[in-house]
Amino acid sequence: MKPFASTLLIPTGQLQPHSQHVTRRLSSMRGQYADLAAFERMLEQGDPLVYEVFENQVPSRPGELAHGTSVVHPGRVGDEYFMTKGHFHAVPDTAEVYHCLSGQGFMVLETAEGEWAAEEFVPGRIVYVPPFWAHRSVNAGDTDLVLFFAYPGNAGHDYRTIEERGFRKRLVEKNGAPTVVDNPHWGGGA
Ligand code: S6P
Ligand code: ZN
Repeated sequence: MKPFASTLLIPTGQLQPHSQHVTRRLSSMRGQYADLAAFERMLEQGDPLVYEVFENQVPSRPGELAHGTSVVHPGRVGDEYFMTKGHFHAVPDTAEVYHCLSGQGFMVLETAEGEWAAEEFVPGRIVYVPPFWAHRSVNAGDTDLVLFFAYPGNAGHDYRTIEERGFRKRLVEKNGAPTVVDNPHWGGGA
């Protein structure tokens, strides 16, 4: 690798230049939102863009640091806020750092052993994702949630565990405020 630089535009979260731009629409998250009827109703009216990731890829080696931005758009499916799919790293003993640049929300985390956490994102806040913790970003505000992240180049993504099992906790709006609740579908196909 040679040194390189990119520019992170605030508040949009655009990274210039970037080698990868991932867009995830609601249809790619079937089964992840608890209110299945609200999910289907929303899809009938279109397929909203839930989040985007801009990344500069690096070689898949432990000494490298992949980094980029994620932009979770505001919205809800029923009472549940727009969120990322969430994942464990395929190499599970790899950590990650997130820095919130704009918006507000939460990082929901859990381990295979049953521990969980919900760390708040406000501009300036840094959240550390330790090795072995699955993580998902949730936008609990009404503007884009813009995050910078960095993680080891060899970490990879294990999406299947979350697709099959879901997260133990969900972030919903209750009486006008973001609230952590149990996931009624946890463990049995989200
Ligand atoms: C990668 C890192 C982020 C996420 C991004 C989207 O390890 O955690 O780049 O990929 O926030 O989330 P997800 O769950 O769709 O990969
Ligand atoms: Zn990650």
